[in-house]
Amino acid sequence: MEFFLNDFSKGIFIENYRFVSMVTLSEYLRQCAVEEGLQKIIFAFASAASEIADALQRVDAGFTGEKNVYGEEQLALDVLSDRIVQKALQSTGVVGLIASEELPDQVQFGNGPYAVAYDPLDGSSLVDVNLSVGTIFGIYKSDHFIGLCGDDQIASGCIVYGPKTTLLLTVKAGVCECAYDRKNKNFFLSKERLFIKETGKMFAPGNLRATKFREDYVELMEYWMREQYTLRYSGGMVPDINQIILKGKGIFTYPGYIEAPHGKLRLLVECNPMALLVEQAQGKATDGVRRILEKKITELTLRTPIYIGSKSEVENAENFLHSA
Ligand code: AHM
Ligand code: MG
Repeated sequence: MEFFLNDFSKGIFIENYRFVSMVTLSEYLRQCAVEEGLQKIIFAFASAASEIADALQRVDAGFTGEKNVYGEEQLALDVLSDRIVQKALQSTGVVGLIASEELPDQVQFGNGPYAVAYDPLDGSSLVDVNLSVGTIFGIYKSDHFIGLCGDDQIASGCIVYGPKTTLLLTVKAGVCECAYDRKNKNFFLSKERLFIKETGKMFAPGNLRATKFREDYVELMEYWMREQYTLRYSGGMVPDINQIILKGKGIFTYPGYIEAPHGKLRLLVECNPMALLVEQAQGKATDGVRRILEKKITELTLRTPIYIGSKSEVENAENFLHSA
C-alpha cells in the first residue's frame, strides 16, 4: 500500500499499526461527560503544552539568576513556561486560584470555582542535555488548597515533552494518553484504559544520595539488582512515571533521609497529580506508610517521600523501609 507521512495524522492503519486515532481530546472529554469548566482547564493545559513544546525548541536553557521559593535556580524556561500556563488558565475565566512551583505563593485570579496546582516545567535541569521534561497539574473544585488532600482532585495530568508531546490525563474515569499532532495543532487520543500490572521488574530509584544514610534503601536496591530488575531512570519524575503507566509496570522512588527527611518532591504540585494518575491506572502511591492522596495539604510547599507504581512493587518497597 502506498502511503504518505501526512496520512499518519488521519488515523490510518499501516500493517495493523495504528499511528494516531481520529478522536480528538475534546471528543474524548465529551464522551466522558466532563463538565464544561473542567474541559476549559484541560484545554488550557493542552494549548499551553503546545506553546511550551515550541519554546523548548527555541529558547536558551540559561538561568535567570533568580531562585524559586524552594531555593532552586530558575531557568528562563521555568519562568516562561509558568507565564504560558498562567495566561492559558486565566483565559478560561473559570479558575479562581492557582499554585505553581515557580510562584512564591498562591495567586487569586477571580471567583472561578476551580483551583489549579501545577509545575510548569518539571525536570527543567534536564533541558540543556535534551532529555525529556514535563508539565504536571492537579485540578480541584475549591476556593482553597490548604486543608484539602489529593483525593479532592477532580482531574490531573502530566505532559511529556520528548520525541512526541503527549498528555496523560485522568478525569477519574481511568487514564488515557493523547498525543499532540503538530500538523493539525490538536491532541488526539492515542491510548485508553491504561493499566499498571500488580508487579513488574523495572525500577526508577530517585535520590540515591539517601543510601549514604539509609541501610534500608541500600537493601531495597540490592534486592532489585539481585532479582534482575531493569533500571530505567531518566532524572525526570514525569517521564519516569509516564513510562511506568505506559509500560504498565515498575516502581519510582524518591525517599527522604536525615538531611532532607521528606525528600524533594512537592505534595501539591508534583506528587498528588502523579499519584492520582497512577491510582486511576490501578497502581499505588504512598509515602512509605500512607497513601499520598490522603495526606492533608497543610502548606503549599509541603514535600513528601514517594513510592509509586505497581501495587506489589510499592508494598515490597514499604517492607524494606524501616524508617520511611
Ligand atoms: P524540579 O521540579 O526542580 O525540576 O525537580 C523535580 C525533579 C523530578 O522530576 C526528579 O524526579 C527529581 O527532581 C530529581 O531530582 P534530583 O536529581 O535532585 O534527585
Ligand atoms: Mg518539579
